[in-house]
Amino acid sequence: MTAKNPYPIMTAEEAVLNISDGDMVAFSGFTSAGSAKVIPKALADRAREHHDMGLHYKLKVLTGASTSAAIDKDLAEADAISWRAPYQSDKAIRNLINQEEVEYVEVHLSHLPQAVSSGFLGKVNVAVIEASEVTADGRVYLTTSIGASPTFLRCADKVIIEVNRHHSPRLREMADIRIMPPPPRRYPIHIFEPMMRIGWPYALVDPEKIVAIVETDQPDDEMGFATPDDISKQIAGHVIEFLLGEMSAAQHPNSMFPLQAGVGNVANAVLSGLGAHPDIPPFYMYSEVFQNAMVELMMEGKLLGASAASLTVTREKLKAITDDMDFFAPRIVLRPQEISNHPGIIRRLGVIALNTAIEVDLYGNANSSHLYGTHSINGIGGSGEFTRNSYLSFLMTPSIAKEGKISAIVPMCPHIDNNEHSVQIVVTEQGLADLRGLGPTHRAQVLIEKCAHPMYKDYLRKYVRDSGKGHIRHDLTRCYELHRNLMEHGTMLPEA
Ligand code: 0RQ
Repeated sequence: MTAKNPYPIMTAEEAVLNISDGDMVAFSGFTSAGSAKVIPKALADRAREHHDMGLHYKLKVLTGASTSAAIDKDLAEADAISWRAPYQSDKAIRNLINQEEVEYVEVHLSHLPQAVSSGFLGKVNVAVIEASEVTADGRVYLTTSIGASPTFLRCADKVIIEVNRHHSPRLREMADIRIMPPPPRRYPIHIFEPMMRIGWPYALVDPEKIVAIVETDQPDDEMGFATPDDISKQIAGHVIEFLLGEMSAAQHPNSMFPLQAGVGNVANAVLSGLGAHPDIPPFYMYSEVFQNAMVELMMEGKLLGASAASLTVTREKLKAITDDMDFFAPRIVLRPQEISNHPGIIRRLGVIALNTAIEVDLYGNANSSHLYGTHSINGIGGSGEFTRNSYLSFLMTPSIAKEGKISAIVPMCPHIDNNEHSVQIVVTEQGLADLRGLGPTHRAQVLIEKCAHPMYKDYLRKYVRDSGKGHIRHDLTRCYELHRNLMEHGTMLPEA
């Protein structure tokens, strides 16, 4: 920001006086990358003050995806959230969601900006956006994520900008921001290769809407990445072997198609494994988060370039990136989530999607979001749009959880995020089931033999054998027997 800027600079405590009970507040950030830092904390204090005086103070909270602890932990613990969309991954708010204290609306992440600009979710009263600079004519340079911030800036009645001096101003070199016109006058999006740019390095805001600038100097939350465990490495091994087989069968001519990988242990292990394998050629990623394993792959020349909505990396890796922007800036494009996760582009580029489930049923329907069908873990996030529209869609999961008390291969999932029509390949540490071209009974056979843990195979084989004939074999009196056992006896196979 320059001295000529006309905006009122104030403290976070002063700025939050612009936010009233019942307001919908849209925060920047996609994961904790680029999330607002000081306003959420000041809001939590304001909510507590109101509550101490017996006054109501709760907000509707929008973000790009999951977000920082300042929002989904501190604000949630201050009992300041009544409604939340589109995704979360924090224990504090998850508990409130599962107690029905917070109304939680899961939205495919690429759908969110249009849902907001069309008013489907209601009026956005205030946007709180982290930026490295805002100019007098309303150009907003975002930091480590783009997410839905350009839309929030456009749609909100009032805007508070957190100008964060911690971030390198050169991050803007990665930003490629464009907001699509509304339907029915949408034009084709000119991204024909993962790294193509179609926009500008800044988002726009009407300067009249800026009610406060708050200056900060804080890093993003530290991200935790576990070292890949043996199970993740085995899953990664199956994926790599399969991709090599596809390439030698000339299904993927000359090079790998661009990859997408969900966040977490398994996805990180797959990326590291792909990077380390001498027979996997250098590749691009068209994904939603740029994560830790990708930094080294890029430095080694294995990852040629990546498109994402955020830089979701540890502080150490972020420093490695910003210390060498001449190398990284041309190789990373940060986009609005409407574009990073766009179904049409995923389809056009032939993305290979690698996501994680908690359980998969015998026919390939997958549950990634609700334990027992009732309790939210995180949400569908971006996994739906990538799984549905990719060239090859993998869903990965350990075959058992809780030392074998739970099987990840079950007769019927009590909640389904990605259905049998989208899921093509299921992978556990036991093996890989390629379901393409298989009818339901054949799918069940392959899933049991390749993916189920040995301790559950007999049960599952018997379930299929004893179920009545039909296009899809099920016994509606027993399809949730494993889940019922788990709830009643603490294990899916009490007799074992
Ligand atoms: O329990 O926490 O007590 O140890 O569930 O399981 O195996 O550690 O799972 O952390 O890899 O996450 C699907 C949740 C996997 C995640 C999911 C228990 C298990 C453990 C967690 P503990 P793991 P991971 C981009 C991508 C959807 C959204 C998405 C996810 C806990 O990948 O949220 O893809 N995906 N986003 O023991 C009961 C079962 C279980 C079970 C595991 N069948 N029943 N408990 N557990 N299986 C993100 C963005 O959008 C930005």
